[in-house]
Formats: sequence, C-alpha cells, structure tokens
Amino acid sequence: MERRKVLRLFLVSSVAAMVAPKLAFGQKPFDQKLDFSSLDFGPDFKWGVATAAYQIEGAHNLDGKSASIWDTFSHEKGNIKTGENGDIACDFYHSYEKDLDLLKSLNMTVFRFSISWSRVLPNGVGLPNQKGLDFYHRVIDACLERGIEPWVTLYHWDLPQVLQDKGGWMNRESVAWFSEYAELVTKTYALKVKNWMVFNEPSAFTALGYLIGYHAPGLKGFKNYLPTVHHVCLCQAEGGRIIRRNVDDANIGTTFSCSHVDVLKSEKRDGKSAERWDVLLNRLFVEAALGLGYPIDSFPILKKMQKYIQPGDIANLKFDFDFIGVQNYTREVVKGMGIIPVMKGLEIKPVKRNVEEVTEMGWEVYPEGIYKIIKQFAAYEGVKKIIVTENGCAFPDDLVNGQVHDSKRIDYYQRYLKQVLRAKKEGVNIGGYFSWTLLDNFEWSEGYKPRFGLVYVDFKTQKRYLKDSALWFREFLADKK
Ligand code: IFM
Repeated sequence: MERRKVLRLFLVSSVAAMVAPKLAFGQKPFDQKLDFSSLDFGPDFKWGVATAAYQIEGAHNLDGKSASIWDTFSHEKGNIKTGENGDIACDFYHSYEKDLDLLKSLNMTVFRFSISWSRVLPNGVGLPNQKGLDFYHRVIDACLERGIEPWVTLYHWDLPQVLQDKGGWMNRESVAWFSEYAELVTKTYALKVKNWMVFNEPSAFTALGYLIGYHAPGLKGFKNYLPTVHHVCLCQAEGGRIIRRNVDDANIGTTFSCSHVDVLKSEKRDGKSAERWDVLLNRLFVEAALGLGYPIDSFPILKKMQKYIQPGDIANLKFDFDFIGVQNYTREVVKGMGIIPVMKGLEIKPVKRNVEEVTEMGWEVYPEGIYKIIKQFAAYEGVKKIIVTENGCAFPDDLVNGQVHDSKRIDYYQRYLKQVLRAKKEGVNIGGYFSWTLLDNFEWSEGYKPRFGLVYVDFKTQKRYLKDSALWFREFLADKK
C-alpha cells in the first residue's frame, strides 16, 4: 500500500546502456508535440536531478561502510512490499561516472545527491572512514569535471544502525551525533561543494519511520515521534549553522515534502482535519526553521513535545536558510471524522475518491497542487528563495527494443512545470527545478516496482536506457546550458 494511504489509515484506526540511447541525438521518439515556448524559465534557472544514497548506491557493506537503519529494515521480512533491499540498488557506487555522463547528456547541470552517514562514519561518530569519504570525493570530482554542480544533502533517511541502537533521533544525543557528522562532511568537501541541504523531507522520515512504522526504523506512536521531531528540528537549524561556519560562500537550504491540502466538503470538521494535515505535512518543520516555533494551536497534541524542550531550544530552532527546497508530487484531500478517533485528536479520515489520473504510487496527478504549495511556502516572510528540489512520477514502463515510450511521464512533467512557471511569473523567487529522479531505483518500502527514473534501469543487468522523458528533457534543455 502506498505510504500516504498507510499514513492515513494508521492515523484513523489507531537507474549505458550503460547503453547509450539507441536514438540519435535530436531524434524525437515521442508523440507529444514539442512546444517549449510556454516553458521559458529564464537564463539563470538551475535544472537537474535529485537522488539519495540508499536508493542508488548499493555497495551496502563495501569499503568499511556499516549498516544503516535502511539496511536493517529492508532485510527484515515483511517490511518491503516486494521483499527487496538496497544492497545493490543501481550500483551507483561503481557506475557513478557513466551515470553522470548520462546526466550530462540530458543537458542538466545539477546533480543532487546525499551522503551516506554510515559510509563516512561507520560508528556514527568518532573515526571517519577514509574510503567512504574518498568515494564522495570521486563523485564530486566527476561532477565538476563534467560541468555539473554537486548539490549535497546531508541526510536522506539512512541513520547509522549503531546510533539507532542508542535510540536514534529519539535520543537528544542525536543533536551532538548529527553535529559531528555535519562538521566532518562540510569540512571535508567545503572547497568543492557550495550548495548544501541539511535534510530531505523531515516530515516524511519522522512520521513514516517513528509514528506509523512504515519506514525504517519501523517504530510506532507519538512517544517516538514527538521527541524525534524536536531533535530533528534542532539538527535542521544546527546543520545550517555548521555549513555556514565551514563553507565559504555556501548556498544553504533544506528540503520539505509538501502537499496542498483540500477538503472533501467544506464542513467545519473537514476544515479542522485539513488544518491538522497541513501541520503534519507542510508546516511543522518549516515553521520551526523560520523561528515561528511549533504550531501547537493548530494541532494540540504537539503540546506534549514540551517535555523534550530545554531552555534555549526554541531560539535554536531558527536558521536563516538561503533557500527552501520544495518537494511535491500530489495533493491530499481530507475529511473530518466528527468523533475523536483512536490517535488522540487526529480527526482525519481517508477519502475514497474517483481520481482520474493516478501514478503507480496511487498519487493523484494534480499539477495545480505544485503551484498552490509553492505559493503557500513563498507566503512565509522568511522564505527568500524556493528551489523545487524534487518533483516526478512513477508509471509502469515497458522496455521494448531498448526504448521506453513514457508519454505519461512527459505529460506529467510538462503540466507540473507549467504550474511552477505560473508561480514564478507571479513573482515567487524560484531558482531551480530538480527532477526526481535520474535512475529507476529502490523506492523504500515499495521496493523497485515504482519506476521514477528518467533512465530505465534493468536491475538484472544494470544496463541503463534513456526513456523518452529523458530525451524530452535533453531537447528542452538543449539551449539552456
Ligand atoms: O523516493 C522518494 C525520495 O526518497 C523522497 N521524496 C519522494 C520520493 C518518491 O517517493
């Protein structure tokens, strides 16, 4: 079951060939009319892809890497729908050069990737693993040699298991652990990397991993979730401060998964539910970073975080980010329940709707949602700039004669991009757009079935094939480099 559905239900009831493409450069294999005139984002706009260590690297136990919570979780029976894991994934650990060649061939100039904490600090803290650090030096150098900007995310969900064994994010010590890790990574790559993001989607990894147990480490309940949220919020700001101190001329951001929330009907209780969903999905982490504290009034259960908050903490939650990463895929439609359900105060009911277009994740295709959520984030006074650090879709892909005619994906990108441009034209300072993602990869608890890549990966052979959507981007970006 896709994860947002799982989240809802729980809340209620208690990547050349290495094949180079067979098509000649410039050949248009897709039916869609190539009309880029309505997609003029201007000359300084950044175009790239976003990726995450555990989803693509593989090499799960090579060169001194220790296990992360995702290694542990994916190896436990029943946690991953398909029974798969990220042991090999896209084998990016060995194929990064060819994969970056592919990225360059798409005329993209940004590669967003994350560092695996357990690869560079196998004990979570303490002695760094030089082979791990060297791997990311090689990836960064390979980007720079190709004229691709490396954009580094410090943390994309893969906490070292040794730290989880000590309580993970629920343990306040996590602030010291994360600070040590952030110091190491930022000092190591400071001269080569200028664009940094602290976290990937804190609302997703905290709720899915520590509240509903659908993601690693598989914990359930507010007693795990609330301390986790507070410690992650402290690290979000502290990570920003550490980057600022260690990297000259850094461009510092952090990313948020976010979805515009609609109500099914406009009954009062639906509105209440929508408000709470909005807190959980959209407001909690960004408002903490902006110095607005926690939105307790809109979601009273957050009062219980009080016991984890120490003097000075609230002021320390704030950091002046240079940009905010907005990551959007769909919208949420909610309905109130009217009675207080099992999960104390969460009046949220799953809504069964006949949605015309859904992706393989079960997510509604709703292009206007990205416009609305960008506007929502841009409305905060402290948000200076927005980068769409993820947007994309999974559809079943057929590889036939080395080609993937993924017209639905092209359509999705075109329609979402128009809505991003709409917000930009209305004055929102939007500086870039990164597709999720370059390669089909390990989609967490869904395994390898949902294919989000612009590049089709045959996981048996590790061969890559450019999908039509990749060729679309290549054409679209041809004059933008
Ligand atoms: O694959 C994930 C990614 O790790 C975080 N953002 C959403 C993507 C699609 O689910």
